Amino acid sequence: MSLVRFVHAADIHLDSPLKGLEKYESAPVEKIREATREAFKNLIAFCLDEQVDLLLISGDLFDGDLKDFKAGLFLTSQLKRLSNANILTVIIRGNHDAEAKMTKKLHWPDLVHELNVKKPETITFKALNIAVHGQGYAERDIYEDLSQHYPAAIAGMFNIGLLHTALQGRDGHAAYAPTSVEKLRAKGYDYWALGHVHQREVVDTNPYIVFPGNIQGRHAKELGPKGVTLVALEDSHVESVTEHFLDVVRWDHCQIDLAEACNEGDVYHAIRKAVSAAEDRAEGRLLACRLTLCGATELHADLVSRQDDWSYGIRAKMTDSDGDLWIEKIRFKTQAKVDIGQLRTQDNPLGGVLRTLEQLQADDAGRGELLDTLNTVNNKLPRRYKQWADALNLDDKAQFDELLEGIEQLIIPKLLQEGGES
Ligand SMILES: [Mn+2]
Repeated sequence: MSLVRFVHAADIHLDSPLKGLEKYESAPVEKIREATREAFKNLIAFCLDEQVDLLLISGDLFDGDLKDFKAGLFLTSQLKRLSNANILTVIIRGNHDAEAKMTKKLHWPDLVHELNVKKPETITFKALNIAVHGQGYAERDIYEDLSQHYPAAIAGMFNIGLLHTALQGRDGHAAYAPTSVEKLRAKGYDYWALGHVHQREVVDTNPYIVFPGNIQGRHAKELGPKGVTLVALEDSHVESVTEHFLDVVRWDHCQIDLAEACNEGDVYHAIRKAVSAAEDRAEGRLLACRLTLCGATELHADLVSRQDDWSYGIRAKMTDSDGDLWIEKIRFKTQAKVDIGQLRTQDNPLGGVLRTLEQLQADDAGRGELLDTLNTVNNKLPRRYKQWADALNLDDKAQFDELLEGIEQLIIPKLLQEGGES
């Protein structure tokens, strides 16, 4: 019986910067900057510990062009450790490290193979009975189905397709190298090692079509455990496909419902409980945690009017945490404990404002006008405020609706106070 094992990784994004990190309160800047490198070291250690035969990396090793050779040297020296241990590596370039974007040429260690970017290339490993087919990105924007030119499966071998693709589209990912499960299946391969989509997804099991996700979350929108897929073959058939976590910084998001909270102590208690659960999930890693306070609560007026005081208080309370914790951001999304429907019917300024806000949700022309006004301000913002993951994007309807809702919840307590009505 022949046993072969390979690791499928993707989207390393080495040295990916967390844009605007300095703006954050008490951020562990160094640790976050180093996270993609540390996770990559974990990947190498994992391959060595598990004594796998082959490592596949399905694109986006680098986040962009290299300023100098430091990241390149780091990468090649790490991969050399695999090469020295007789472990093979096959790499394709993705949109982030497309050949045209990279001005520096890297010298790969002996057992590292980078597949062609001009046309599909097949590399066969006879001792493993494995054939790997793939093509890297020559340019960043690839809108044709690269897989259509991949060769047919080689009979009798275990065929793997390496492809950097968004398939038929995935939220938050550019629609590069589009293709479909049906088209991939038609190639007759045994495993499709995909990259590009940062959220892990086993798209299909017949054959296996897998996005392992990135190995390290890069910001507050890349949540939860991150790692690689380990595939074990027995006589050239898939025996198991398992997920292994390699991240060193864990991004998490706690929704804290304050409906039952009556005082400061209740708020801190609810937050502590949620954060402790997140710390358990992080299993000793640095936890970068976003808190969203929600629910209809008596404390709403106080929370929204004294956000800075509350933020400071929460951060100060959480410093007694046992774990390695960084509260990335605190979002105030609580609601006034009032009957908005009833307030909306009132014949007073508050009722009028609430009715206008409600109408805006459905009134495209009105929204357009408001958007124009907001955009004149938005367009004057420096570019750096628009580049980070959390940047305000007024063209995103969901974000715009959230903004309207936020305005509603912000003015209700103020106007209730002014008018003295309830
Ligand atoms: Mn990509």
